[in-house]
Amino acid sequence: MSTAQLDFDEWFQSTVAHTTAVLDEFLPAVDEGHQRLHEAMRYAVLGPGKRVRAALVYAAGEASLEAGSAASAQREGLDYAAAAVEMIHAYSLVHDDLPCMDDDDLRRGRPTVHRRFNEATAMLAGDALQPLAFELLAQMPVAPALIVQAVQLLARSAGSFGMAGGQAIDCDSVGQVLQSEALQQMHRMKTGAMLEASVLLGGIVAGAGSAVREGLEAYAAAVGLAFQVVDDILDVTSDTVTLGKTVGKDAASDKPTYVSVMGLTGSRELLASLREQAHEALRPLGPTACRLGGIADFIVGRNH
Ligand code: GRG
Repeated sequence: MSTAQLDFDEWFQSTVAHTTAVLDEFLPAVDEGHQRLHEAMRYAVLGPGKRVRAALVYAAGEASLEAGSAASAQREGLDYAAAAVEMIHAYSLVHDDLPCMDDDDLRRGRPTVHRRFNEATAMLAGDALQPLAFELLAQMPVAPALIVQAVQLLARSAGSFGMAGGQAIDCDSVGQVLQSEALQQMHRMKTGAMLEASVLLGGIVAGAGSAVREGLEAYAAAVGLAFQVVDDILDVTSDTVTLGKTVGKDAASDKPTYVSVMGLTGSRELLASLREQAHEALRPLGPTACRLGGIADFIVGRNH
């Protein structure tokens, strides 16, 4: 189906539905292998997430494909990459919610995985989702050199120089006063790295040239940070039912946030400037980047 004529909301909804179907297909069935483990993996991934990372993969792919090209192998490759980033993301949420980290009971409006199953199963579900993500990248029907680039990017972004490293800094930051540069560095790693990887993976799989990659990198850096600024604002302005997770956790656990460091007004000003930077970065890419522009607005305007 061509989605070119859809307005942004329709496109986003159809992308979410498509992503969920792809994830459903790529996840192991409950009746093969270890039943409880597979059930927990499916529960973690198929819960009602926003699928922003998958949407970034598809939108960056769209912006990178030659205009009008059918490129069916690349389009199929985007399914694998989108599923891979959502699986890494789901694993990170499962582990983040564990008693040894944030100790949370609610995620995506439902009991967290360790609450619904048990702690060992939650650990193992996260552990199993990680390699599955890389197995999917290895199966992409694109040139082997692009697969290698994609694997390297995802590994780096999820590892100790990216998400896991950012989480380690976050764990250490309880009760600390962080300067805004240190806070930014932590968030670039913890939250930004995986959002940036989603954008860049879309570009890699769709064969983006260096000029397009440059635009995607600048866009990704801006939205990666914007996402976290919104998260910090929502933690103090929203409620648990709307967010589907416990609000006020950061203040309760004495963690530094954009709001605690620069206040609500300062955080909103930063957000407006990041949104502008994201759109600016897309300008040279032309109309095929319109979905990326829509996602930047969605991220800035989201209420959950
Ligand atoms: C355990 C290695 C490891 C890392 C955890 C992702 C993460 C790092 C922690 C989650 C804590 C948190 C709430 C971070 C703020 C930004 C964020 C990642 C929010 C959740 O992402 P959404 O809103 O979630 O895209 P959905 O449920 O919509 O997919």
